[in-house]
Amino acid sequence: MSESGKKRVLSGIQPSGLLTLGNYIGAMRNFVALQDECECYFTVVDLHAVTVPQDPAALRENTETVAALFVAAGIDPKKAAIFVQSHVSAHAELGWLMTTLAYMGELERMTQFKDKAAGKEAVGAGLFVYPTLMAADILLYDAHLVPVGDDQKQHLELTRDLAIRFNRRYGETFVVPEPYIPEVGARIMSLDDASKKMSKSNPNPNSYIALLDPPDTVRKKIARAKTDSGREVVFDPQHKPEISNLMTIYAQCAGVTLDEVARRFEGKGYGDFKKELAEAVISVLEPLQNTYNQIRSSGEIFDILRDGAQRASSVAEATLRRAKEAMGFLLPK
Ligand code: ATP
Ligand code: LTN
Repeated sequence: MSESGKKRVLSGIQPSGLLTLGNYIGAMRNFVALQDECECYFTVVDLHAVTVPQDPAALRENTETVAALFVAAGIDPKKAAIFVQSHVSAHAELGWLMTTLAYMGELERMTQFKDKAAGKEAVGAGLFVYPTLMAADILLYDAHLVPVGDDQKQHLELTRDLAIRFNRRYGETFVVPEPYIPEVGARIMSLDDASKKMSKSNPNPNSYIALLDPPDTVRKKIARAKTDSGREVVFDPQHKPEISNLMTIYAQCAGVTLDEVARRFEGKGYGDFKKELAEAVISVLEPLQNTYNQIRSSGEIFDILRDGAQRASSVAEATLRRAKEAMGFLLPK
């Protein structure tokens, strides 16, 4: 437990492109929901982003954009620490220690690695050990809860295994964290193919809604979104995956249950539903974009990140020291 007696929370988002509605519904929304009752740390994980090649100028820009989007989405920097992962060097250092603890076999089983490495001739070693850095991110803050989308379940399981292994081998050092995954919206699917998750690294921009898409782009993307045969708006992920995905997005943006969505659109066709869906999405994105523009033009993000890194460092450095001491490193006196 933190000094404040509150549970600790940590989560991270990669600055590897434009954040999508999937990132918002699956993860960021829960960051905001947890900030009052928990002591929260939210980080832009740039060290993770470079596990695949990044253009330097784009990485810098995306890092600032993601940090500003955290604030625009409703994270209050006075409550939660918002920071850039590479500003707190303990992440890279504990990441290495975690790499020495992990087994090749368990890393080989990670489906995100298999997906990202599939078909590539040269695969960076960083991509392979990526989950050990993620474990370090979490364990450094003694996080009890980690709000993430469904795709991160396996990485969280590995983090728990590594924490338990470390504690057994070197004595009680780390808190074993729990995933915090939303019941609805943990896996928003692609607009052009409901068998794939909506992803900011998809080369087809019509497959996702970016948080910074202007209203007309949102309308166009939703109008083009793939739908199943038939015309009824019913939730049936197995037989009607495309419309079920759009219904999930509607439910999350309008703040209603899936049953309510089905009731609202009973007897109406896909066309009417899509029009209202676009407006529901825009009603979430518009205020977020207004705040985002204010933050970017004020330049305040750099102060927020400096303060966030200071708060994060003081917790992270203490945990790192504890871990190094437990492992037998000679600490400087
Ligand atoms: P990429 O899609 O580029 O591989 P990503 O969006 O999965 O990256 P991050 O940006 O680091 O990777 O993800 C941040 C958070 O957003 C994670 O908690 C992840 O689970 C969540 N998330 C990402 N995509 C979705 C989605 N389609 N539905 C729900 N949650 C998602
Ligand atoms: N692996 C995550 C991003 C990530 C993360 C974290 C999430 C890196 N470190 C710590 C939660 C906690 C992803 O690919 N979405």
